[in-house]
Amino acid sequence: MDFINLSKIVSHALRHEPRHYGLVLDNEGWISIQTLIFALNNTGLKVDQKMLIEMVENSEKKRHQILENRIRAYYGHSTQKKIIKKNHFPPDILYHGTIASNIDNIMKIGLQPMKRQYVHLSIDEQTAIQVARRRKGEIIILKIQAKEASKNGTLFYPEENGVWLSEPIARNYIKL
Ligand code: HQG
Repeated sequence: MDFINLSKIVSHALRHEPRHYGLVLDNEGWISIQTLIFALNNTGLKVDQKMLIEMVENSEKKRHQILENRIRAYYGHSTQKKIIKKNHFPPDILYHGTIASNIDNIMKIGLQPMKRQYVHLSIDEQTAIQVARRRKGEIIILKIQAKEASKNGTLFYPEENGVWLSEPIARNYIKL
């Protein structure tokens, strides 16, 4: 199995359906590496610790973190139980890359987490463009007045890989 496929399976387990693999994540989304490997092996995948570490270290996009004997997904969770994040004051502006067909609704009801637990924001426009490029359609980069939103009570959560997560962003803090 190549690293791309392994990364997708690990993301599926750590972001979306840990139970499908018999896994229970802790409150911050961590699981022991040995437990994850055991669970993946049980599904017929031949994965060992060396492969897992290489996959995480070689991934261009930092999706997973390994710390000592544990692993977690940095972001992207959709599990029912919300992963606990530490909030922090954001920079003045954060960015969100999306496509034109979403704009009317975003400007009506604000940015929503949709299927995930948190809204995902980028520190710069270039990163937001990469996020939007996953989708088909005209790319639109939204400027989020993060500091203003934060002053008025919206919580923002920086991740160690540079992604910012947040609670829903009301439309008055979103600039086209
Ligand atoms: C849109 C990937 C209509 C939102 C990426 C986005 C990122 C609305 C989509 C990470 C809306 C949700 C997250 C509203 C938000 N009306 N559309 N009110 N509010 N949306 O995938 O930010 O490769 O859940 O604009 O690169 O695109 O998987 O979020 O288009 O880092 O590691 O609803 O996931 O990383 O889509 O992407 P997503 P996202 P990975």
